[in-house]
Amino acid sequence: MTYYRAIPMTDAARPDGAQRLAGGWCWFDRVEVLRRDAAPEIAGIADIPAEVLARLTAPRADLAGLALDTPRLMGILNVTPDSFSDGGDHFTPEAAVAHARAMQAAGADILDVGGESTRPGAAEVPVAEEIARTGPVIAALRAAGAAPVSIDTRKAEVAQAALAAGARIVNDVSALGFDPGMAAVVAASGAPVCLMHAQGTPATMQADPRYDDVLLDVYDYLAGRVAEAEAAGIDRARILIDPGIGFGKTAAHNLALLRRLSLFHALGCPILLGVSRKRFIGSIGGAPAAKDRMPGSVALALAGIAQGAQIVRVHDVAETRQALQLWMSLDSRVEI
Ligand code: HH2
Repeated sequence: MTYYRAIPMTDAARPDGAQRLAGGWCWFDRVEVLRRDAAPEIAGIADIPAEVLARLTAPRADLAGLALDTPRLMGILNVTPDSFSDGGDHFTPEAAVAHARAMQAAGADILDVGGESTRPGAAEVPVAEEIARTGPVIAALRAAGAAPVSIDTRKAEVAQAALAAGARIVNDVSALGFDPGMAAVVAASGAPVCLMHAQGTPATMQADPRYDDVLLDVYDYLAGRVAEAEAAGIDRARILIDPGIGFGKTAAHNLALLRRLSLFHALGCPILLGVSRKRFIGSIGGAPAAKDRMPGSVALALAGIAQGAQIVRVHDVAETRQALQLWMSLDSRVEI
């Protein structure tokens, strides 16, 4: 199989014939052609098969009313006692709602509410407990007219309860693979869904992750999950994809995915990227404590956006928003 990775550019000098990547802020006039059994090659637009070019260039559908021709920030709201970087910080409904509103004021476009930590080694939370943590917070945010909410869960019943309470997006780190009922809930709801790659389960995933070629293995996995979701009645236009940074991956695996993140645009779906405060930022950036990893997280969020990722999932909304404002102000399309 041959894979085509648009080489994303944001330079003001855009040659004739360059194409806009996914209708967004990057352009490309060359692709990196990747194969499992051969060295990468660089090729021009004319060498891209028509159906691949169509997927690389097509503007992505709006997400819960948000246009995706500009980068979007998803603020993380963990209503858990044990999340890896902010466990216990927003565990009461009042604290959670207050933090969500603060993130929105700081520039979050989407609020991602989760009631179960998926950090390495985390134990499963019973369904009733996960619903009790997330449902009231989502209902309160809806009543307050907050930004669109996504529910970060692997479980159909939790997703169902969250959608009933007002969530508009389902974020499933198991890509519909954990709960056999999840695909039907998403299909029937009409809500967009994020399919994320993970190797193994949170309990064991960091034990000894291995890949033949992490970039192409994750791409093939997501292609397969997108096809299965479509077969279950979920339109491709409402599927987001996520390479799952840190989920069954070493630092080297994470970096390989980030360096060539734009490959995933060939799936024709918006890319969601979650790097915020993850362990490899600490190991590379010299920040053992998760709460000290904001600068590295912001750097990688911008690197992902420079590869055309439409949504970045972040803890530090204000800092990421400021960095993004400045980065975007250099885009020749932006009037100041
Ligand atoms: N990462 C985490 C949780 N959910 N969802 C998507 N789509 N992508 C991610 O990278 C992702 C995710 C882990 O981060 P966090 O929520 O901060 O921690 P915890 O799982 O410990 O609650």
